Amino acid sequence: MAINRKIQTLDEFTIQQLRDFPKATGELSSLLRDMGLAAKRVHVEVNKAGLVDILGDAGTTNVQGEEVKKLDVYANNQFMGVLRHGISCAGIGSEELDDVVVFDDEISNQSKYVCLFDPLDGSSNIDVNVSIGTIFSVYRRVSELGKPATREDFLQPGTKQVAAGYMIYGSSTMMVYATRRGVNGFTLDQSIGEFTLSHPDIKCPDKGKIYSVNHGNFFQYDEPVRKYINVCQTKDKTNGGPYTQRYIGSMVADVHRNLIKGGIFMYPGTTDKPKGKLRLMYECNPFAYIAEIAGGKATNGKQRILDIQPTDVHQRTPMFIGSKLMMEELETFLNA
Ligand code: P6P
Repeated sequence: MAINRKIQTLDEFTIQQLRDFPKATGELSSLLRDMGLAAKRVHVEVNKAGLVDILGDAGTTNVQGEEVKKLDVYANNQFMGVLRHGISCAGIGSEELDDVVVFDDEISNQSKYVCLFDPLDGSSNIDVNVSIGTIFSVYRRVSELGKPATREDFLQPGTKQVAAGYMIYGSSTMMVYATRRGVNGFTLDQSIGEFTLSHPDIKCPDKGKIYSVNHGNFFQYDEPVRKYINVCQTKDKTNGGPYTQRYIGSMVADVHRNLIKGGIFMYPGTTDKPKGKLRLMYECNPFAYIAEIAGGKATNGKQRILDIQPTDVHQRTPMFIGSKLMMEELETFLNA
């Protein structure tokens, strides 16, 4: 009997990757599957969010008498839970938590990896039904296995990531992740409750026609950034201008669209916020890693995002990310 092997689930894909690397311990594959499981649980709750009148607001108790948590707290607990009870992760850093959490139990202390994540980015968009997402980053520990993870494990430059990915809870729910071997996208097939490989080997087009930036901050941007934005708006046969402006205000949705279609996303520093708004460790580093593996680029305006040596889990950075040729066009202004 022919077995339908055409559509691979996330589990099948990660196990296949393991078969291709017999020396691998399977810990990273297991961690990625754990992230997929938590994402499926978050997907269910996010898709009920529109029923808040029935389910109740955060801090209340719902019709079943259960305490209703804010969705980003719920999401944080789901990702932290699967990682804590898995075999691959020694500790986590989260946008939702003031400090890193070292799991410090016998199994976790033997685990090779630590994970940083933004459990539900853009959650303010939930009540208007705009796509939101989870963003995560995986590092191999630098501290001694068998002992609890240390702060140094979490404060590594983005170049040290072994995997990075995001989930987008939108018209469909997707999980996209990158390792050195490539970027692959999985769409949740609700009929079987599995993420299935829908976007194999994602490459970011070298060029696109989309630019994404918050124009409300335009007069707070540095002059080179303003000049580049003007170029995006100007008819020019050499660069295909004018470009189309698309900005959802949900980083995962904006960057995902530009990764697939080609484009550039910018969250520059402003006079009010010179470091910008976005977080280095669990928003910018993961996307920068994914973008580079897919053929794109990501900088803070002065240096490669992945080269930044972090000093704090929650530090912010200006962010420019997207298609290679568009980023190089931007850099001619930033480096002028
Ligand atoms: P602004 C969502 O709050 C978020 O952190 C990102 O997902 C998004 O790209 C950015 O903020 C939008 O910020 O200042 O343009 O509303």
